[in-house]
Amino acid sequence: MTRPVIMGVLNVTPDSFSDGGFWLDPDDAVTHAGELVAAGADIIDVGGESTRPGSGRVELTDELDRTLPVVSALVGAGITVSIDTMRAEVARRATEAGAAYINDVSGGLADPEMASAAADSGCDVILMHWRGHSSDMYARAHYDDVVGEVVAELTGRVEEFTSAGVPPERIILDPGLGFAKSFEHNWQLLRGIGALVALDHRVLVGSSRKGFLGSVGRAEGHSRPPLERDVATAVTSAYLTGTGVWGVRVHDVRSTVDAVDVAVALLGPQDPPDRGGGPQTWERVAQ
Ligand code: PMM
Repeated sequence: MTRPVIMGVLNVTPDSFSDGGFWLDPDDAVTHAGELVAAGADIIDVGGESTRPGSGRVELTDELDRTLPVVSALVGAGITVSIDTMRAEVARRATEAGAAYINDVSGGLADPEMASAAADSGCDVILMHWRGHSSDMYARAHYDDVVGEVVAELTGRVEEFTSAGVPPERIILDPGLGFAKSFEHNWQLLRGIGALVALDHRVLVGSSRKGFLGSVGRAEGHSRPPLERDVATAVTSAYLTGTGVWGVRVHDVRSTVDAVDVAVALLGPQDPPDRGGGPQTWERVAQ
C-alpha cells in the first residue's frame, strides 16, 4: 500500500474561505509552513489569490508581493514548494525562486501563457478542472455526467500542455472539487475518482474544508463552519488512500496524516489497481 503525498495549504491572502488573513504576515506564513511540515506535509502549496465562491481577481503585483517572499523563504529552508496561481508571470517568478510545482486551479484556461511557462520551468504542473472564475462559477455547474465531463475536459487541458512541451509525466490532474460543482457533483467525483486515476497521470484531490463536507448527515441543511470540517476532510483522505491517487491537498495536515496512517494499516499491501498501464505506471503513481 502506498501513501498519498500530503500537500499542506498555505494561503497568504486576506480572504480565503477557511484561513483567510491567518498567514498574511510573511513571518507567520513561514512559521505555519514549518508547523505543517513538522506535522507531515510533503509539499507546501503557497497561494496569493483567493478562489472562494464569488471572489474577484487580485492584482498581479499584490499576488507577487504576497507569495514571492514566502516561496523564497520556504525554498531557503529546504521545503518543497508549490505555487497556487492562475497567472503565468507568478508561476515563472515562483519557479525561478525554487518552487517545484505549479498548481493552476484553472488548468491553464485563465492565462494563455501558462502552458509555455510550465514547459519553460521544467517543473511538475497540477491542472485542476475549472470552468470559469469564482465570481460566477456556480452558473457553470451543469453536467449530464460529471465524472465523464471532468475527464474529457481535463484530457483537453493535457493536450494543450503536452503540445506546449510539458512532458506527460510532469502533469498531475485534479478534479477541482467545489469549482463549478454542486455538493452532489463533489460526491460523485470522489466516488468516481478511479476514472481520473485511470488517465495515467498522477491525481491530486483537494476536498479540504469544502462546503459539501460541512453539509452532510447531521449537518445537512445547515453548514458547519469551515474550521469544523477537518475530521470530515480526514475521512476523505483515508478513503482516497485506497484509490490510487497520488496526493491530497489539506489545511490540517495532522488529522490527514493520522487518517492516512490508519488507512494504510487497514488496507495492507495491495496489488496495484488495474489501470491498464501495468506495474511501471503504478510505480510512477506511487513516487
Ligand atoms: N482548492 C482551493 C485552492 N486551490 N488547488 C488544487 N489543486 N485543488 C483544489 O481543490 C484547490 C486548489 C480552494 O481554496 P483553499 O486554498 O482555501 O483550499
